[in-house]
Amino acid sequence: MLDTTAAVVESAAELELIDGLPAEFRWGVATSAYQIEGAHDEDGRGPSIWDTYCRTPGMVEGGENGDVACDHYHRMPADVSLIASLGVDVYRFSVAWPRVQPGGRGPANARGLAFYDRLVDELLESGVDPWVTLYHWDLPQELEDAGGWPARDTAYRFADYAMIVFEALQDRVRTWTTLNEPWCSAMLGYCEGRQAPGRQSFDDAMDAVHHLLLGHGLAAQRMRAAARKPIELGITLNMGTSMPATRSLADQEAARRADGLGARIYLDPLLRGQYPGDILDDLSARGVKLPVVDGDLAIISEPIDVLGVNYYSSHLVSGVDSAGRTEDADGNPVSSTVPMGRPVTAMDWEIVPEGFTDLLVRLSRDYPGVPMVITENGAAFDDVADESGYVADADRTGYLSSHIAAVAAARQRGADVRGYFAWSLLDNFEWSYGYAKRFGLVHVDYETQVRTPKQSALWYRDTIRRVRGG
Ligand code: IFM
Repeated sequence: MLDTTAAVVESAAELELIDGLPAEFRWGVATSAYQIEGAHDEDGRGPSIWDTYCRTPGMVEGGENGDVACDHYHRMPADVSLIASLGVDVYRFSVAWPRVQPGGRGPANARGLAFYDRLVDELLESGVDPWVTLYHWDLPQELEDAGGWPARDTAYRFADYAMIVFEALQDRVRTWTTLNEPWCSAMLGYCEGRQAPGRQSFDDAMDAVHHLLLGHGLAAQRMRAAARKPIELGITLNMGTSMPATRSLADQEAARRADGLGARIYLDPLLRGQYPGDILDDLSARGVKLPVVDGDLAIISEPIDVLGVNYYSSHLVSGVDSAGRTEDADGNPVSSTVPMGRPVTAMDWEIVPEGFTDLLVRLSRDYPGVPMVITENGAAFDDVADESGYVADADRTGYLSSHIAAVAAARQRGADVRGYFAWSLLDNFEWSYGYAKRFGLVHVDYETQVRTPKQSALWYRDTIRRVRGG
């Protein structure tokens, strides 16, 4: 690899913070199955809600899909070598439920499971620890047809699936994440329709919230009981800091609601064994009741060993929308986000590293005793590759530097953060944006599938090496 360290200048303050991270801090890169694997109909894989969604006209930019994606399914050994060349300790990947149980229930599809068996072996042989995420949004389509996450049965099906994977890999995998970003599954998938399965029902989304959490708890309890050696078990939530746009009561209330439905509706049941009272009141004011059955909260609050935090941006929230209304046509209070005037990424997400520090400090204050790992952080930019495929992505490198420094600053303020994963290893299928948005540390030429580490990958590698004192 080229050595471009000298070409990148972090601010002195960032450098000092990053270099203060301890040698045992864990460094990784992350991906998810549907975004990179391809091989959508090989070795017995069944269709997922994303296969269906992508084939629904108008849902994904350019009508693109994950049929081939980064072809990782066929290029896995070379991709593992690439991961190892970055000097990371750990690789976070997700298992595709429809490869393991094509219809979402019943016996394991041995050929699908074998892929992850080989991946884990390959990682371990390369000196990289595997970190498994069991669910990163690719619900088997048959389960959606039976009701999807709004149906209680899906939680039980998820726990059965989790146990198949756990039994197959627990001898070699120590760290397990049940769900990635349940907010996206529930709100984008069932309320806003911006992700699979594309439903638009607030009530369905709230049912999905509870059943996702129940699925997490059922799986966590069973995995814990079946563990033959110590495991590290957790869930990953995507969160930001929601700040009121002004000191007006309407804006403060909007920020409270945004934080409540974005973060506390997951954090409180998981870590305190109860849903937040103010959010239950808000829901009941709109005639919505979470489908909680006696005993569910004890299951959901099964203790976890690590809270995964995915951070991309923070928001100023207003209780007034662009039309000047405080209530929508149904009489529900509105919330809107107000630009802070910060530079944005290619996703139009404002770059707010201090919101990251604030989030981590607040989490450690409000939910003490749970170690955190940053399971995703990164940025899409409009990369320009030269003829060799190399991208001099100073913008992404700057984003990573400022955000890793923000994590280090949070640690100095007492937040128990033990590791950081850059999102993502590769440019990949960015859901409803198709392949238009590139988050990778490594450039992928989708015509040839050639991978070329970007400047940010080399900076990341050199930073890890330096922090470790190597
Ligand atoms: O690509 C996604 C990932 O699948 C989940 N977290 C956010 C990333 C960027 O949008």
